[in-house]
Amino acid sequence: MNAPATAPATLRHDWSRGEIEALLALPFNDLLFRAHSVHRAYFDPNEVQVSTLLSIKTGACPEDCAYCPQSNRYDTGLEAEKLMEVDKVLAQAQAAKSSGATRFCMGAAWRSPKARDMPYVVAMVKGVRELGLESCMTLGMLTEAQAKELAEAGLDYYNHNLDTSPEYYGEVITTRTYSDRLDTLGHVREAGMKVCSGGIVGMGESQRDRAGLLQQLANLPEHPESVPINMLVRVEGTPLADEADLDPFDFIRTIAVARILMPASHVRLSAGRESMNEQMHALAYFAGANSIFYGEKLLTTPNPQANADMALFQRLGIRPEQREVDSAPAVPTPQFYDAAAVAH
Ligand code: SAM
Ligand code: DTB
Ligand code: SF4
Repeated sequence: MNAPATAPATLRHDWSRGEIEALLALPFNDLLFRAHSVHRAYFDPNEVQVSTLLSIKTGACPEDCAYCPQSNRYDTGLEAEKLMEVDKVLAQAQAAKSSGATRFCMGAAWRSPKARDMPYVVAMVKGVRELGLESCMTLGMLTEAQAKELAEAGLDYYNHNLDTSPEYYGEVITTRTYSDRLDTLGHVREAGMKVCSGGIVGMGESQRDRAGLLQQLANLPEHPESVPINMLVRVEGTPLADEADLDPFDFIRTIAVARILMPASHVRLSAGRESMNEQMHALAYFAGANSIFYGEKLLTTPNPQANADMALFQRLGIRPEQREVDSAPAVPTPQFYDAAAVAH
């Protein structure tokens, strides 16, 4: 992907909440037109980046995030698993590469990594990079030293979400603060890694809260390179299991405004895709989403079948984005469309 020469050189970091609320409140067609125009100025609108996600340590997390099936405070029937062996993680990364993913994301249900875990996660990062895949991890809060260690191992991206607005945050999580999260993002940036940070919508927050989340992300000193917008996956046993449906158009509005505020960032259509139909996916791509998690499972909850994504890409004329990493040539794509042919 090359940004066209017409893309404005400066990105804004001074958005007011009122400006963002006004964007969210635009007539739908005006908002989509604006977001799509920005999208075209910065990206090839027919390319979507594809990441694969693996839970390397599942469940038994001490935090109380009200949306999360992996918290040990809620009975969600999830079976906890300890940290996966490095070889098993790398076998999964190889499989992800073979099915066309260009980035491999590893998630652990930790508050933060322990010193004894670090050698294993470092070995995973190195192994994934040797396969020629971009690497991403989400392991909870990081100290400055841990962020440095991961960066030195070659970790490309670190995912750490702000989740919601500063005001609504306390309704969802009490075991770590908003500023803890901002500190971790600072350590990741300082260590030289790319930042992946976004949030969740559909948790009962207001439009003003969604504006507040986007304001926090857009006004960081540098925009996160990757901005996952998750639609709450309601999991039985969590406090948010019975949350009301979010108006799907408000979800699309959130994507569109993320695209306008952070024009050069990849906006990821993240959790919740299983409950979205093809038309909703197409609308999200038009509004500026240009990244997805691909594969049947997110961390613990279902994701659309890979074949269904490939088939939709083909019907919409979307290509998976290719990207070279230092250690290996670009990953070829044909597997994508072969599998799509099977799906049709
Ligand atoms: N434990 C680490 C942490 O919280 O930073 C990393 C893993 S955690 C599962 C990663 C992100 O997944 C959370 O920040 C949240 O945004 C998202 N997430 C978790 N459960 C979700 C759900 N039920 N629906 C939507 N997003 C969810
Ligand atoms: C992100 O923003 N979404 C992904 C990823 N980062 C790690 C996780 C979604 C998890 C959904 C619930 C689950 O599968 O456990
Ligand atoms: Fe733990 Fe992360 Fe789930 Fe919160 S979101 S309970 S920190 S795994």
